[in-house]
Amino acid sequence: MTLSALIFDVDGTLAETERDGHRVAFNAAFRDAGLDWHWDVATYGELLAVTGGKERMLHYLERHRGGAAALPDAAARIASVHATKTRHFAALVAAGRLPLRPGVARLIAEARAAGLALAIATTTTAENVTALLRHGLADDAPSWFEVIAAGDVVPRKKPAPDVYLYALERLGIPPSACLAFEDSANGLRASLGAGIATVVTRGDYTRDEDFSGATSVLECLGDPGVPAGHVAGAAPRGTFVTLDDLRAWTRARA
Ligand code: XBP
Ligand code: MG
Repeated sequence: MTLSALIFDVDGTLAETERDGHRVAFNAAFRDAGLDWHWDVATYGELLAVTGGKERMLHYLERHRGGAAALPDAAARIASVHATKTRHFAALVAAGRLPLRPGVARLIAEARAAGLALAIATTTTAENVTALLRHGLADDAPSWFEVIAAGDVVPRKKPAPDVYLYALERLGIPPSACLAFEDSANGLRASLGAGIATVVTRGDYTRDEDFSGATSVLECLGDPGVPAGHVAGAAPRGTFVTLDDLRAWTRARA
């Protein structure tokens, strides 16, 4: 099958956004809201098992802060804190604190030059995606993506396949002609659940997770002078992943 589309996860895949981005933004939003909540690096790593920032806050409230009774009007308060958090996250992106991971910009450029379709399938908000793409690639970069499937666009977040099924439906391309890029076991389960072969670039928080079923597991996509770091599955022919590698891995799957 000919590779026709690349579908990118965002957090941990496009950029290492969790520890020094979302976590810092959450803590700033908690302070702004007068909440005595604080997520240190280890706690946040545990909370990442729950995808979705609003869902993560509700989980934390229920498991660690005495439940909804401890926060009157919890759903509305969580939505408000999350909106503040998203503003703090956008500020961190604008300050250049969350650069794209190696190989992301290069492979996106190669795919565009070759006429492949590009899509995003993420649990985070569309605002965060736009901020990362504009700061990391170009001001018009969001328009490079035929589909940006983000956040609450689907009722069930990863590891449910919904966000990838949503992206596939709008791309109008069969899963066998697509390749997904993920960083976490939750994300991999989502993309595989939608029938999409997946390349995993593991990250700070996800390096020890189970990536069974991935086409390739790497430390990153790599760039000239920045080795990809092969972990499991298919390996790039050179020291970093190229579009030709992705095409070969897609053919091999057919
Ligand atoms: C990872 C997530 C997101 C982020 C926080 O998304 O689970 O919820 O942790 O972003 P991805 P929000 O699918 O890109 O790996 O607070 O906007 O949800
Ligand atoms: Mg991710």
